[in-house]
Amino acid sequence: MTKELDFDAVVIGAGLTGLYQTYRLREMGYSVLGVEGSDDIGGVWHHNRYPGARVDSESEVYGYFWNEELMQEWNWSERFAAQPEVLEYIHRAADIMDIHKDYIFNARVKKAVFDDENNYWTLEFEQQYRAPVTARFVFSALGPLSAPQMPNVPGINTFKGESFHTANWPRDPNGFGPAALDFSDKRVAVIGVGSTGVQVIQEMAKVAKNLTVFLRSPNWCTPLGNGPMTQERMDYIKSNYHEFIAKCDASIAGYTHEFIPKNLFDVPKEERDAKLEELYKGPGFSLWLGAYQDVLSDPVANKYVSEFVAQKIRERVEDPRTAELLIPKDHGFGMKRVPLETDYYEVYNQDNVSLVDLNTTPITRITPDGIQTTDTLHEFDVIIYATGFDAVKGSWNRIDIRGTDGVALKDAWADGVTTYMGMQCPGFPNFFLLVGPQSGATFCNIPRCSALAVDWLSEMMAHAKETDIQRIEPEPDAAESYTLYCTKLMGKLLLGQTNSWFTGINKNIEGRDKREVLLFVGGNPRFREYCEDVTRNDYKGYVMS
Ligand code: NA7
Repeated sequence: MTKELDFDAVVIGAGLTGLYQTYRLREMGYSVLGVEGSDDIGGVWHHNRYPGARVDSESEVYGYFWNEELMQEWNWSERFAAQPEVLEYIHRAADIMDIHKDYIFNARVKKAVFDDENNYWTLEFEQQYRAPVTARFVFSALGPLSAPQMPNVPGINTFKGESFHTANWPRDPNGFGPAALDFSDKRVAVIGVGSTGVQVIQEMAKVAKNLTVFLRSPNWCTPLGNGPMTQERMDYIKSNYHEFIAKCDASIAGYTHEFIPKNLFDVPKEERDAKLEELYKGPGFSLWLGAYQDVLSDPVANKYVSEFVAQKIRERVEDPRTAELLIPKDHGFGMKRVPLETDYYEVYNQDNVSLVDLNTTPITRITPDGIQTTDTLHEFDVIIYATGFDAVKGSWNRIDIRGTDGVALKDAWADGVTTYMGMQCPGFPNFFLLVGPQSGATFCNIPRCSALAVDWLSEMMAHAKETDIQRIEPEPDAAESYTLYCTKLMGKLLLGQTNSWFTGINKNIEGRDKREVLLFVGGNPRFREYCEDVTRNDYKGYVMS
């Protein structure tokens, strides 16, 4: 590699994916610098410290499967680990990789420019005291859900109480979790009922004096099935990790749940209802990712399951009007990310909790005293914005990334994203995306599928090292054809027909009102096959020089 460059490679991001990519490159003998905008490692788990934050993946299938030492050493305390424990796990993994030394922190990349003649990137930082860094290759592990998005309502900065976006929650300065805040005498508002909103609402309902939930679009939520992890279960997991790995590798979304290879209406009513009941009570995404194979593609089967879940909501919420407000009408079960919950619906039966239907009375502004809707000023001490992210491409759009001819990635994506394997975009040589748009990890248990991308890219980098390749870029035709493949796969599922972050819609961002294909929904095994096929065929679709 050229001596004049500062590094062979830069990895942007110190979340689970970025840390692993940095480690792999270093172990392969590349000189690599990790850069992280924040002050420490952990990515989303470092930032999302709101009360109630936890994984919706079974603890044992979240994390690094590649590190046998870690898998054997680590004991999870809950079936679905809470945020502080996940962050502690990442820190332990980082120690095993001895990775801190490879990173600089408080180094938020502002601009990345490609030198087309000499094939390298220059990265500039927001922190002006930081000198630009040059590297042949850039690996951007920015996170698909790492650019917090506030709502587009006027007056947000005028509120005189405390307010937090869930992804920027105050931290415990001495620990892995949230700061110890006392809400017992506080009137608290939560805006947003996605998977984050559901988690934070459940917790705030326990501790706040009053909680008001501002609801625009309800979601289909199902029970998480959490509980303590027994030592017996942990021992079983440790001695059967190969089985868990095989199951995750074979499943669509990197979990141990598998779709039932039968259509819903091919099963007698009694049997199918009993099965739905069992799956509803089952852990994690049992009902979403483990029901009959046609539930996410056949509208009639989907309607049947939606009605089943609607009935559960009616049974659990005492006030019929509130129950109806909490039942989605604009999309069927599983067409958006299913939030997992623990006594979430019962929260609405508590005296200290109320619900504001924003479809009847929208928010007009935030005032110094609270939230003004079309009919009332709701007064609060605390406002929690669980309003989500500029998802999937937002983290990339927030950096000025310039490829060949000075074209900005954001502009290249303006009329729709085109990628090759979700890993590279035409016109941006030597710039790799990890868990970006159309990546195999977008509709997947992220650590599972992002490790696949890291491993594959690392193999490619080993090949590049052996053959002294200085420039890697995708052929435009290959990218076009891969993007068409993603579109075709999305077309088979009902989730492509709804407005959500899955389809690139964000009502808080101007111009984000057209559906896009941002996810690869073909599943983990199919993505792996695609990768293997490209390798077998001498990295077809890539131009390497
Ligand atoms: P989501 O799933 O994008 O949810 C955001 C929520 O905030 C959703 O209910 C939105 O309603 C609501 N929202 C956003 N803006 C507004 C305004 N202006 N007014 C009222 N309500 C609003 O984000 P999450 O953080 O919950 O989850 C993201 C992913 O992170 C999740 O899927 C996991 O994979 C981890 P809307 O639906 O737009 O009507």
